[in-house]
Amino acid sequence: MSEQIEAIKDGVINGKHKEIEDMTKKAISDGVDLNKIINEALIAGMDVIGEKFSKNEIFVPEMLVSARTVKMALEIIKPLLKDEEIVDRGTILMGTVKGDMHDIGKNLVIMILEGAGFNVIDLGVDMSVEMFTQKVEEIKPDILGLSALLTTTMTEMKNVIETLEEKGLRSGVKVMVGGAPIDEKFAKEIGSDGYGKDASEAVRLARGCVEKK
Ligand code: B1M
Repeated sequence: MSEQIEAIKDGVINGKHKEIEDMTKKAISDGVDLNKIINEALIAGMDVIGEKFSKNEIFVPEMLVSARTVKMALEIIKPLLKDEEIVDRGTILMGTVKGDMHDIGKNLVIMILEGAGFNVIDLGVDMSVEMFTQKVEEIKPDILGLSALLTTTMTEMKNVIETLEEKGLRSGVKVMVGGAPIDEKFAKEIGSDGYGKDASEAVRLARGCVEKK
């Protein structure tokens, strides 16, 4: 089974998008744990890609192919994470902040939140402050989830929270933040209600946010 994890991880690193669906299906039918596939193969593979990119060993086109490969594997896993028996735990509006196109982490967090019974509305990437606040006003979600992967875009989260306050919307919605450059300290400084390091922490956080409302 660990060979299958290694093979999928290698598939991500080398952008084997033609083979990834079959490899993922085979691993699942052989009983490999879904969390292992996500964490030890797909996320671990993207971490290697990130390191290679930092060292100029690969460039944006290779990162894109690997990203596409991960997305294809996640599409296979997605339906298996849904538990039809779970009741609606609340509505979450989720998006990646302005200037940021990274969505694999956000999409993964959405999948796990949906699997845990939340109704998640995905606003997509590169979302402006105005769009976030407009949608909060319109949809009145329990939680607004903000994702950022770039140190240059994480500051947008503060702008969203400040604008929610200015518009009198902040008290009606919990705001949770996440993404690789975010940490607990930053999350507190910008006045969010919490930080999720990964998808399972995001679920714990979301449950806590809804209970406190
Ligand atoms: Co980009 N990129 N990228 N990239 N990219 C990073 C983030 C980088 C760290 C790579 C590096 O240099 N090592 C670096 C950022 C450096 C920095 O800011 N300090 C970087 C850069 C520089 C760039 C460009 C500027 C490159 C360029 O053009 N020269 C450019 C920017 C484009 C833009 O957004 N404006 C760019 C472009 C891209 C691609 C488009 C090619 C592609 C994204 C494809 C896509 O998402 N559709 C890409 C990729 C794939 C990466 C890396 C390699 C992988 C990201 C990823 O998908 N990780 C990344 C390096 C890395 O992170 N190791 C990198 C897997 C994913 C599951 O993890 O997104 O962290 P993550 O999500 C996690 C947690 O963070 C958390 O849960 C998830 C699951 O555990 N989480 C939340 C995320 N959101 C959450 C929200 C929550 C709670 C938890 O609540 C709301």
